[in-house]
Amino acid sequence: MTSSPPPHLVPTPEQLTWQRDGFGVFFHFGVNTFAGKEWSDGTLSPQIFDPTELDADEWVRLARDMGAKYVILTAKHHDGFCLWPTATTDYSVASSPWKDGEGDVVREVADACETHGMKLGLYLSPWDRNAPQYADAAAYDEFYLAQLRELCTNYGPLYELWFDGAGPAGREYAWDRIGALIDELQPGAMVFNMGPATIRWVGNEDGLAADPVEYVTASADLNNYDDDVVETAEARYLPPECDVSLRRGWFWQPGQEPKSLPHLLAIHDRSIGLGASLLLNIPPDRRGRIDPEDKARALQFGQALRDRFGSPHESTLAVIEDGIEVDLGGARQLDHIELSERLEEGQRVTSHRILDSEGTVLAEGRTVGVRRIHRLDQAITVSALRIETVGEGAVIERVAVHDAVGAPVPDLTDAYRASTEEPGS
Ligand code: FUL
Repeated sequence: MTSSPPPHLVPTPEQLTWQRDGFGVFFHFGVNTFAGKEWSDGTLSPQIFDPTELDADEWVRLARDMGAKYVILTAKHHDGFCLWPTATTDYSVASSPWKDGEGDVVREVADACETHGMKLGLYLSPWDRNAPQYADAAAYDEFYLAQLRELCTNYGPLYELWFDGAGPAGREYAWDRIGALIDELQPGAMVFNMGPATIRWVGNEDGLAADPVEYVTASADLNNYDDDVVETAEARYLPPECDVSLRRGWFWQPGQEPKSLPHLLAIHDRSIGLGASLLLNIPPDRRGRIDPEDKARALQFGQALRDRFGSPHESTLAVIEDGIEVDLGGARQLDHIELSERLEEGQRVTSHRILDSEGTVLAEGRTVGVRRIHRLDQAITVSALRIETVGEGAVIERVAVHDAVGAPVPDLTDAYRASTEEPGS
């Protein structure tokens, strides 16, 4: 008896939109910001939370100006401190001196997103080191669902819910009820990595995917600090998100620096350029503003992306056996070639090659997905290309070329690899 190959799993329209958006900005902000910590254990006083010039509009504007389409705010990190005035606990902005306890950071970010046409995502850590009921799973599940309900009800449409896998290994949360609540209140939201996930973590905090980037998988790594992996009986369509911080840490701390521009460009090429999404963390400082050095580097990054990819030259495609002929409409100088495959029927390309009309291979790789960007070692001038693909039913639906002469060159340095040691509290 021959077994038939597994069916191609297809993305939902929401997943496809999320994949096409491709670029988000993370904001880690909370009591840790004021204590110079990456993790804290839930005992820091809310009194230390006192940003003097909080300007969420600046944060979101910066994300927009860099070309990002969405932002994710740490509404609650592992310490349990809530950036909105929740009814579930006193450990929140309502107990802080900021705006005399009348402030709501989630609201300010949501309003800024609305003003600037950006999509809003929220991070709500399942691990909570302040909640007294955490040790009692049933009581904590109610508490956590109540928090999620507040966030899913009061801040408009949510684009992504970020469920961080860090915390006690093996701890299970009420994923079925969490999933039902999201289906009821925010059915369009992407769900990061846990429970009813629709997207997955790439598996490191360096922002780096690797070829092949496969959208269909039966397993996802859970966190950076141990070997916990989520295994599902059935494979799922779960495109990866590559999270990385502009600085060494996730929270702003004095004395850290933003990554170099070549490093950020290399991260771009190894995430967005391989068909994954990029979530770049830019942590607000103790004023509640973006550190001027971070802001300058982020804007430089956005400008460098525009210099490289801001004026794509589209081409005309003709289907041939095992691939396509690409007509550039006349001789063009180019040094980047960007491909997209049709994903409505699932990810199909398993390998591909790009050739010039003499048959010289210019670039090759495995998956293509939502976008695949090849950077050539040097610029060439051609009027046609041929793309050969392997993969049943594979269709390349877009080929754009770019001429980035003079733009900064990406360079992947090992200097800032994220630590896999648990941060001290
Ligand atoms: C990790 C957390 O432990 C870090 O503090 C940070 O939030 C990162 C994005 O995810 O699992």
